Amino acid sequence: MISGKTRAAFAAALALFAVALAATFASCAPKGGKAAGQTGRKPARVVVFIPGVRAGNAIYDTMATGVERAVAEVPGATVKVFEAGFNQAEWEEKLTSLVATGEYDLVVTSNPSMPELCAKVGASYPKQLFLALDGYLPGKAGIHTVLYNQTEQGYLAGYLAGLVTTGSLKGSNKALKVGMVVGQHYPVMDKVIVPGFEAGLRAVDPGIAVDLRVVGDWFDASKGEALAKDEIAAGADVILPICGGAAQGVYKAARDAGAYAVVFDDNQYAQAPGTILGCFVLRQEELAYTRTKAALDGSLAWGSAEIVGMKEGYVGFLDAAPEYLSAVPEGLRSRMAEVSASLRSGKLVLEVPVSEF
Ligand code: RBF
Repeated sequence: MISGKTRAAFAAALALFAVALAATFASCAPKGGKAAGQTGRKPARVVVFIPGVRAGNAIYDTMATGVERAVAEVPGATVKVFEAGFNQAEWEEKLTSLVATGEYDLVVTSNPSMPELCAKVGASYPKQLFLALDGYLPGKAGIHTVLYNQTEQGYLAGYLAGLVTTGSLKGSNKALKVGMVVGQHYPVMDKVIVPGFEAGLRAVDPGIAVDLRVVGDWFDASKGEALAKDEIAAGADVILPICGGAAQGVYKAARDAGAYAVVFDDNQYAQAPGTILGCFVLRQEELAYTRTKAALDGSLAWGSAEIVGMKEGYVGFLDAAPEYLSAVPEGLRSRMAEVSASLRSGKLVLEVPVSEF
């Protein structure tokens, strides 16, 4: 006969075995091309770590909004938003201090430099969970990252810029030149976004050149304006700003000169109607919402990294906006619709070269 004690011990061992088995399956199961990860952790106290400031930076503002929405739907869950500011040299110390309080189960953050920083800080705090959007780092326990397919986003922006610079819109000149004004160089910019943009341009005309200038921060609108003016003086008639708040200066320079802008990340048409011809967006609020919700209900696969693009609905082109319909002629719009459809259907496949960064 098995005694009550033995039975209890046996049941406990069986339960442990079941948990171990479930964990093994969770960590081995390939999920639609995602790297393996470990589910089952259920954080409740969330902090949003903004590496910069929320205002004027759609990519951070929408992240915070998405996390806030998710937390509001889960009884008992809490959220605090922490702005780390623009001094990147201070981010590690600020993240460490935040984690060291032990007050947060989960840190949610965003930008391609953050996964490494989370791994560094996480090494000293192995129980800490991190969700880093707009970044990619597989195989780190406690860290889940999701990268956008910005080859696709860049390609679409480049295709529209290419159609405009080679076309006959009022503000387009004869030079086959477009501009970029970026906050800083970083691997995703140099290996994904710029090559994607160039590939889109060259699909229209291989002779189009890109004049790329660097602000050196993510907020200086007067520097953004000065750089855009220089590019326009050098022959650029369409500019893609990827420089946070400094983009306001780029829009101003383009509007004053009768040139154009194509835009990344968010719906910015209202900032400069007629000047901003196309917005190529990331569904960052939705991604922050769905992944935070998954984290809170215990289904996020920690230790795994994903890439999401047009097919998954996280990279998009706002081609139904009235500003787009009125500023871009039908002939150009139908060519854009063809390219968008090929990306969405998988006829045109543009990958992210993750092995290069
Ligand atoms: N994008 C912003 O809009 N605002 C920022 O303050 C900002 N800071 C960044 C800091 C670093 C270190 C890196 C690598 C990227 C930053 N980005 C910022 C760019 C952002 O992650 C993304 O690549 C672009 O918004 C294009 O989608």
